[in-house]
Amino acid sequence: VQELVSLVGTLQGDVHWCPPISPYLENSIRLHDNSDIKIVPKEILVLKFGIQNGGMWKPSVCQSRYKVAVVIPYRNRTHHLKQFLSHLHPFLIRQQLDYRIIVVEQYGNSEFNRAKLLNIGFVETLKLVDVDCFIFHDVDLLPVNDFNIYACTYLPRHMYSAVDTFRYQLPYRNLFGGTIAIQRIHFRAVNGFSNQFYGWGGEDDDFYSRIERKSLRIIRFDPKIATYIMLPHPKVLPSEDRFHRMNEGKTSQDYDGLSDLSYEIIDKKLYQLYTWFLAAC
Ligand code: NGS
Repeated sequence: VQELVSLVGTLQGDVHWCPPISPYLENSIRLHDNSDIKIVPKEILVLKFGIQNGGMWKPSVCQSRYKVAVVIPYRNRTHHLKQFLSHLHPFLIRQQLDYRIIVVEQYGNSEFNRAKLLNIGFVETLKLVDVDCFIFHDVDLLPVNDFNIYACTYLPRHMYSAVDTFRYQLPYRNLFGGTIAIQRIHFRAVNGFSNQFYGWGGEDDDFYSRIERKSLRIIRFDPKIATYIMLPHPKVLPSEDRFHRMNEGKTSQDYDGLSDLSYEIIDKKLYQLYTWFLAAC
């Protein structure tokens, strides 16, 4: 019996969980506008924080309560990516998360398909790591408040409530773009994103309607916490057929998404600060 008791002890472990609120969160806001974003050389980030190859980190002093994958759809934004990684790694580390950053780059010159890249990121990430919480994140958005915890709430969460370029007001209530956190089960339940949105706009609105159709709701944190700054970029022309796609999407959600996802991984690497997939889609 004593052996059993000690076995149970080992199995349950004397897991030393990290506190629910990390003691390393800082109250002071360091980012006021995009001129505050300095690029930190990757060697320094790796050395200072002990980031593992592939852009992985977890606290060594305690067991993190939150395990997340941060997935970034990407093409041709080298400077933004460097700024993003310089800011996000220390930010996630201060939150004591167990995390991995995954960049999914679109191969070739066809129109950018943000939503499909995120579907690919979801599927490829799960081949590497067992994770229940996904954060789908544009590379040009940076969270400014340490208390905006990068973990999944029960309901899907739109991560920003206030962005500097929107004058800290949301343009519309059902906006579900830019940066969201969603549980793996919910992402599967809505069949992921549509694969049909090439070019700018509408894929996030379509995704919102998928959430609604499954009777889920979205939540946001208080704007004082869920504040972001957006890195400057040239204006992109919206795709002309996005409204048509959104209309079609109303009836195709069950068979357009994770269920019919087809792509080819042209290359992949574990870079020091992120896991990289180059995908033809
Ligand atoms: C809407 C777009 C969304 C986009 C949102 C915010 O109009 O895809 O603006 O864009 N919907 C359509 O075009 C149908 S933002 O101001 O962040 O560039 O996410």
